[in-house]
Amino acid sequence: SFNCKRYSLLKSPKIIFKNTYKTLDSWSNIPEHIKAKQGRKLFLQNGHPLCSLRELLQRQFRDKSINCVAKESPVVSTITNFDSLGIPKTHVSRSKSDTYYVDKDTCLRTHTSAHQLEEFKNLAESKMSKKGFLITADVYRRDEVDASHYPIFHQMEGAYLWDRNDKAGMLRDLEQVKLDSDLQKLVIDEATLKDHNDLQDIYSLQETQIASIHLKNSLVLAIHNLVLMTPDNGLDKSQVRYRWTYDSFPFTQPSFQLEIFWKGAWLEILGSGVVRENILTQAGIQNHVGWAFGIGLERLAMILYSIPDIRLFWTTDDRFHKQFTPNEITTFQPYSKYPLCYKDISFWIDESFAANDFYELVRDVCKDLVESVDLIDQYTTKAGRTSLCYRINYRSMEKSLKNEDVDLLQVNLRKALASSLNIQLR
Ligand code: FA5
Ligand code: MG
Repeated sequence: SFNCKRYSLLKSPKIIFKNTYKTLDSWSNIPEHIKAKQGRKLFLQNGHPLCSLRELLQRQFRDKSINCVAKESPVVSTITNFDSLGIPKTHVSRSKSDTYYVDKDTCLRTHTSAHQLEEFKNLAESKMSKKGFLITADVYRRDEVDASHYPIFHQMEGAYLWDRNDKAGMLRDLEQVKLDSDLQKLVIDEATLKDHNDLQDIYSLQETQIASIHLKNSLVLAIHNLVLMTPDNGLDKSQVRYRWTYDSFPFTQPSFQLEIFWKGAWLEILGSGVVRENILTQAGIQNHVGWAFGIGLERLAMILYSIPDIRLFWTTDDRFHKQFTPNEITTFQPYSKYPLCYKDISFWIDESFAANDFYELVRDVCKDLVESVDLIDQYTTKAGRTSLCYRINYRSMEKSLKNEDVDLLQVNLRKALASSLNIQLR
């Protein structure tokens, strides 16, 4: 029972993204700073590090008989983004403070998993002529403000399946992705399924083990091959370590997360797991078992190219772009580090306050001039009123900010805050 308006929206997604300048209903929440970036398609721009990384990762999976696809329009139905993956109606990721909505039933995809079902269906229609896929796309999330989070980022989604009758094929594939002992030493696996009871009933423990180890080894091998391509003056290769921990997604079980040790800390790179069998049967694939993952391309590119701040991917400054050669990994040479200037802002909140709404406003008013936003103080009075104090760290990637520029941004931010969020400035 589609009504006409919805149907035409879904038929011409590019057009609606442009038309989101008007509010369609009370769910519409796509801000100017997101609209301003539509059509940039960084992952398809030859020579851009994200485009090169897409190509280099695809080459790593080349001998695996998979389809490589790029998805352009980010506008999808909430059915595609959430329901098709079994994401519960009440899941936080569906809230207006986490997701950009065109209208109640239409959003900007929050992950490439939105296209899993569609690509599994394509495999089924091709009578399983391929064993899996890699999907690359831009994805959108309301999120915090710091060097490794950006409201538009890129993911690559991979999946790989076996016919459950082909045990020999599974074992052969597993043999192909064995890690040598030097690489094995760099991997900490805290999710080996020993004593783990979050498994799917339908699959045997052996099938689950083979799929899980094949998943983990394929990813570590692919990523480590790229690490080995980095120049010696860039990344300290002896410092690179991998850690697998358990994760949880409604569309995989068991689920795993991969982190890489970088600049003295563990940085989350991807989420993954054994595909839930009901996703496969929904797509018309019977009696198969396999894995899927979704990797954050910016996070990996930051490590490989030594790019210190996620905002740099969006810069139009030639000093950034001229440093890169298509499909090569080189070390980014910072052209300059401009001075940091911070300003604090304090306000009273009520229960309706969502931190992401505040971050969104900062991005809208200050664009890419804010490097990070930190909550530096929080207290609640005896009467139960809560006050927050945030530090806004201003730093341009392109030039030295003048004091008066920062003052003006802060004034504008205060004004916008007072008029659009339900808070009281202090
Ligand atoms: C997902 O998005 C799942 N769809 C991944 C998946 C696919 C699981 C298939 C199972 C099967 P998650 O929310 O953890 O998972 O995001 C995946 C990766 O995207 C993160 O590990 C991180 O590298 C990257 N990422 C997430 N949020 C941001 C952000 N705001 N900025 C930059 N990168 C981000
Ligand atoms: Mg995660």
